[in-house]
Amino acid sequence: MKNITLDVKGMTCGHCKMAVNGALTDLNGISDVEVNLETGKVEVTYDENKVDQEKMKEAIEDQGYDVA
Ligand code: 9UX
Repeated sequence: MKNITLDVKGMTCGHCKMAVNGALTDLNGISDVEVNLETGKVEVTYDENKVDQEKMKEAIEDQGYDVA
């Protein structure tokens, strides 16, 4: 398992938080997601053999948010 923190732009409400959380949780290989609305930091615990940062970025961007 690995842990990374993504910097997500544009999340301003609880629905945003849920959208990002859900999109990441739906990916295969993601075991934990913590979204901090105030800072935009999204901490992800994942299996590096199943998923990578690029897939996470795509899933978040599909929801309409930018990843720094
Ligand atoms: Mo509500 Mo969050 O429109 O973008 S889902 S602010």
